[in-house]
Amino acid sequence: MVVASASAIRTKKTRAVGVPTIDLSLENKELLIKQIVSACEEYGFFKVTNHGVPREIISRLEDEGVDFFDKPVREKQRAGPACPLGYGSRNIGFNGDSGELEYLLLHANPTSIAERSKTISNDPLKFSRAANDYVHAVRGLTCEILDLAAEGLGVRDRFVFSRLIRDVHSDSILRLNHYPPVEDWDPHNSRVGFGDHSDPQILTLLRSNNVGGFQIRLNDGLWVPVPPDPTGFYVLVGDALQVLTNGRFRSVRHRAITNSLNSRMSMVYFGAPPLDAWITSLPETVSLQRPSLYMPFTWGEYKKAVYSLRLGESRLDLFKIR
Ligand code: GA4
Repeated sequence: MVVASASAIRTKKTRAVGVPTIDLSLENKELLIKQIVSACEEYGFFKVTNHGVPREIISRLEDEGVDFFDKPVREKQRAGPACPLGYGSRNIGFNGDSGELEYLLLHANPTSIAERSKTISNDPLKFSRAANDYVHAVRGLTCEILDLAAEGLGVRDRFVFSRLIRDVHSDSILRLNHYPPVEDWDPHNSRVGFGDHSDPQILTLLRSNNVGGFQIRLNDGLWVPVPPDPTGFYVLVGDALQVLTNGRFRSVRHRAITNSLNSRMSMVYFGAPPLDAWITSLPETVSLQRPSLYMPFTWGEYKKAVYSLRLGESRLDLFKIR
């Protein structure tokens, strides 16, 4: 199914429901694990509070992002085009998707960040320190959540997910998105900032400033506006984790819509496996009653499929065992 990137979204079909919120400082580990597993199963999405990522690390990267997006277009273009990494504006991917945003996409390893920083900032060392410190901290948080999830699933190897992300060859990405305010904004017909899609990777950690626009889609198709919270992180299950758990966890479809008054900036970490890692349902999630739903594939193969399709496409369908 191709979901064309419409230039406007009807905002009628939305529903205000509470966002599942998990306090990571909870001492009752069993309860914490239960909450994580049920949020991953039910929504593929939750917010974490008391996550332990220092505020200073978050604001240093946020300041760098604000400085970068404040620059004249010509200067920003030195960090582009996004092919697929680098600075991009409006165009998303290679197949005609677009949105009302500009962004920076970086490979989340220290060498790539250092290399890219030269085109991003006049003080590349300061930028790469801010980005590397952020990646280091959010990767730690991502792995902590994945280890708890693995424990909750009763998987024998508790580090089976986090090992893929901690691998030196991990294909993880850091993304800074800037959604400028839209002048002729219509509350009943908002513009697409970033269209409906699921993230292909294992787990996504999203943090934004205090401006709304982020929405998730429930299983019944209704869109839920997620109130912004700059102190928390939003956790999104990606397609790869859906496959690894044989569909027990579901990757969440989400989108960003624009608003009239304020700039929204989000900083998104996508925890991914190395390109040659096999993505296949863990034995503990497969049984006679529930055989494997997907054919095994490498992350590299999946990425190729991802980039050959439109943003909104359900690319996991290509790997379903019928
Ligand atoms: C969605 C999740 C990440 O932002 C991303 C995106 C990527 C891109 O912007 O280059 C993709 C999109 C994302 C999925 C489908 C393809 C690839 C744009 C697009 C149309 C960096 C990713 O890994 O996949």
